[in-house]
Amino acid sequence: MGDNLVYKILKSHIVEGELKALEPIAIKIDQTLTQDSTGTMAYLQLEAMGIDRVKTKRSVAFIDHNMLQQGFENADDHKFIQTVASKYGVHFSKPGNGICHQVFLERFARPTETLIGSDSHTPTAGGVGMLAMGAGGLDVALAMGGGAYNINTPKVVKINLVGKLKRMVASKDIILEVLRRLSVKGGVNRVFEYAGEGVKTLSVPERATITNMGAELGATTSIFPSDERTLEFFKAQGREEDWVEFKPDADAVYDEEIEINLSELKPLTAKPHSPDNVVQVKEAGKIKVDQVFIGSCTNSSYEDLMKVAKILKGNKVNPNVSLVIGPGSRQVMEMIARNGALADIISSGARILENSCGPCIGMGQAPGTNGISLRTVNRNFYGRSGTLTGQIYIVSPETAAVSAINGVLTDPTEKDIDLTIEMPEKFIIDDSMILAPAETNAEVEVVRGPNIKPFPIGKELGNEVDGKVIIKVEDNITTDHIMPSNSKLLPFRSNIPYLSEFCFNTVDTEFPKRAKENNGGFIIAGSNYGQGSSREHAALAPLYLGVKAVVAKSFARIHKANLINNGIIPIDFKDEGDYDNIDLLDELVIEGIQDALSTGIVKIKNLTKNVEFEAVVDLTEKEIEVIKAGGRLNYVKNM
Ligand code: MIC
Ligand code: SF4
Repeated sequence: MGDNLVYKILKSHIVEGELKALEPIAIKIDQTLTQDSTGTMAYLQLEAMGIDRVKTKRSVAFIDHNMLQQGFENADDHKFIQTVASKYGVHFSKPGNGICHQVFLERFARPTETLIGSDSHTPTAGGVGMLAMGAGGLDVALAMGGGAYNINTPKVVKINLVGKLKRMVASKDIILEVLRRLSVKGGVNRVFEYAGEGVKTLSVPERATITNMGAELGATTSIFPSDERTLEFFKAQGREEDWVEFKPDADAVYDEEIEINLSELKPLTAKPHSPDNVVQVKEAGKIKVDQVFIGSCTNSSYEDLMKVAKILKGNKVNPNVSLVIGPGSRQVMEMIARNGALADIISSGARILENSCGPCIGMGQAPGTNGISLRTVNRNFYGRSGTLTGQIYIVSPETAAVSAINGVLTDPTEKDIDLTIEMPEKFIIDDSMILAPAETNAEVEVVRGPNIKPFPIGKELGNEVDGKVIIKVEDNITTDHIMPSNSKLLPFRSNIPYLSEFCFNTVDTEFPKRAKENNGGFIIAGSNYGQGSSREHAALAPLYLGVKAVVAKSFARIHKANLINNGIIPIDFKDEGDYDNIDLLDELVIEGIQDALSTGIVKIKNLTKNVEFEAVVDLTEKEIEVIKAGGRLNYVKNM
């Protein structure tokens, strides 16, 4: 029996464990990436580990999220990251060079290698056959220090693509279709491997849109083979030597299989407030639109913006619509500036943003009250745009551009434009905004602004965990709910005491106060708790507020790892019915937890209700030790 792409990479990188679906393994990491909003914390953690230089083949620090610089905070954090990166041997991509995933794809991604990044959309690089995963900042810091990365051996799902997309139907519609079928929980413990004759009809940027948004399935990652189309991309990037052919064995086996007929796909949209709330654009109807944003790491490639320029050329943006466009990288911006496409975009009346995440993470362009905004982004979680009443619809660039002209949500197949974009023979290659690190760490002094505060570290676990239920939340709570991000909060990613005042703000503004009054306690949650962003702050802020354990129906992968890394115990309900019997401020206690952890079962006493129930702690032996030590940094130090 032959190997699929995922097993090929896992086999060549495994350092611990056995390759058996769902069994824990540790793998060697070739490359890492960080971005600024999670990076400050990752580099503080790297410093705390006391190593000299990073041990990866290559590590890159990007500045792309915190770009508004309304005060000194972001600028200070950028300086900190620039100097700390240089000191430890990390490349530094300057603000303005572009969104981490787009630039990484253009300049660094390599088939058959492994990558982890402190950002949940790191799987973008799977578009060229890399095994690329999102992780918490501490896991990335550990990988930079030469440590292996722990995952559960994923189930590998083959997505067999047949047929060819019709005109004006986009690769965005493929991933929206996968989300429609499988939901935001459908990818947990899975890697989606794309195969079939339809693969060769998709360019690298189109593939990267799919692997990028595979994150919304809760998947470990997604991956495409590396073929002639991939070579075309590498040649155009002047990186032919980084390319290798990478295909699954002819008799490769998969755990599950799905087929998507590209020829039958229609333009789709994910309605507010979840990326799996997918319907056909036609079905959603001609909703009046206030704002359109084309950009984000999902859809801001050269090809995306060339298509948009073709649609906009000779047209004007509807008088009632604000169209904003954020190119994914300086390469993209320079290419479209030099070939005239940018002029077509500007002439249509679009507003041009710098090459960064921008509105995708609420850094500006928040819609107005009840504003309807069509976005080519990957997430439309409640509150993420910066306007709580905002209604965000996720769409393809084609749907976005056509709708911006019409002023209403429009199925782009109503227009029949040939949007074939040839891969340029050569992209403009200028890596002058990627700074190489200093030769030795002694040469560099790390610059630390006053906004950088020490981060909280967990305490050793005693034999009893007790406290009140300080919040009870529903299914699919995102890390955007737990630790919101917007232009007001992002500058404080290196200031957990300040940030914690806004913990759970979009759900319950009283949470920080209640947590402090009760000396912390328990979080009770539904299924898929902590989906979305990899931000470790969604564990660090609760830790700072005294949260000891989260009891949930199920957890999202990255957030569960972040809780463990910070010494907060993730506990699963054994009987989901027990969720209904717990109320806010109930007093809970778990006795004898030291021994119970290794049995996989804990008994939770609800003193208020005078009942006891069993719950599951699904932790590896190493994770148990980490929890007992009060987090991974303590664990590493003890060793
Ligand atoms: C996101 O898209 O949610 C972010 C902002 O890029 C996050 C990282 C963060 O919260 O800083 C992510 O995807 O991990
Ligand atoms: Fe940036 Fe948005 Fe991509 Fe996150 S999803 S990396 S905020 S562009």
